[in-house]
Amino acid sequence: MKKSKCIIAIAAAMFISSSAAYAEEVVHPPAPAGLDVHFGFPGVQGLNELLVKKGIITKEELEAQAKKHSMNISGYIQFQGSVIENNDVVSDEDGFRIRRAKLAVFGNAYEHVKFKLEANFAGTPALDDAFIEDDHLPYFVGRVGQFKVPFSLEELTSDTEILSIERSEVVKQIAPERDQGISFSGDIPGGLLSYSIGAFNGSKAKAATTYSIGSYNDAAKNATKNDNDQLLYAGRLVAKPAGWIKVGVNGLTSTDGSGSGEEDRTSYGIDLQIKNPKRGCSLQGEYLNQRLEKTGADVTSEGFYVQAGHFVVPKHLEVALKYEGYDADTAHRNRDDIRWTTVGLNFYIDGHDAKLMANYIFKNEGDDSYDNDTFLAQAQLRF
Ligand SMILES: [Ca+2]
Ligand SMILES: [Ca+2]
Ligand SMILES: [Ca+2]
Repeated sequence: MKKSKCIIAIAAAMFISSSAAYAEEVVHPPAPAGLDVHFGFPGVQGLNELLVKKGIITKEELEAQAKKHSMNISGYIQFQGSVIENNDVVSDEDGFRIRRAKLAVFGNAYEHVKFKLEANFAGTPALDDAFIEDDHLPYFVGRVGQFKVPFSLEELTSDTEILSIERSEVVKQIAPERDQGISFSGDIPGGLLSYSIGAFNGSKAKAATTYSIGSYNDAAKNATKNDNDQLLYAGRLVAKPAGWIKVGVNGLTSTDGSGSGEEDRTSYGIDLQIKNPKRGCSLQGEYLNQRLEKTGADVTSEGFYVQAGHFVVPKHLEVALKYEGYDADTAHRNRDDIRWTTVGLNFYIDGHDAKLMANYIFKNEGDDSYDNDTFLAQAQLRF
């Protein structure tokens, strides 16, 4: 082989890398553990395959390179349309919106050092994930940066792969979503158990909109500093007694705010997931509870969801059903006590990479009810 050809091939391999490891199966390169991106740049994969096919480089050479250096680009666009029964709430307007428009760069900087940088351009562009991960020890993977706090199954499931168009209300209110900090995670040998523990800045809830208690979801994301001298500690444990069943428990504790506004927050949750890919059935449920101790009053919030999916046309058409509840303050029965039922249809053109979803959500309130049933439709493309 000519020297110049060889240099070009190696340079190309270094740039593209990890897709090569999977050139044989026509799937996309794997993201680092726990990432919600699933594939790289197809054009690059095509080039890799061509280089190997032409005998310029071997598959082994590409694989070795991929482990040391790789950079993949991926992203997705979610476009929504909504119709709400009645506009009794000011923010609920019918129409279109870009729900998410994300671009992510991820890969290996060194053999055991991974990275991910992700931004969401929908609305006000903002940083989502930005982290560095070291997986020298597969049972003790360290991660620093901004990423999702290990709490809540539905929260940790990529929004490109959840059964309903939107996550459950209880998850949107109680789960911290992204925060800045440090975590350790891994599989306990045997694969029966996996864990994740972490310490993060933590922050008080964002101001309440619909509910009497504000939302903790993303409350600490992109903060330039901690809100006080206290950290949020979280942990999650998942047991997989069989391939088709997963049971998870998670908890967190944080002291948010300072002075007279200081609040002690304690949350926990349990979840169950059962999947039968052969029959195209899935069943999932989760319960979350949050206790807030503050001057004047203590508040308990809780909620749950149960959902089932069934493919009526294998691989392409799935019927989805979800029943959920959320109570922002268990001491009072009011509009905050919700019971929602979602009926959905998911049409998968190419798995989660290209799909259309439609949800009708029947929204009931415990007291002071109002007309707010919602029809949502979403088109999604991952690339
Ligand atoms: Ca804090
Ligand atoms: Ca209540
Ligand atoms: Ca209603």
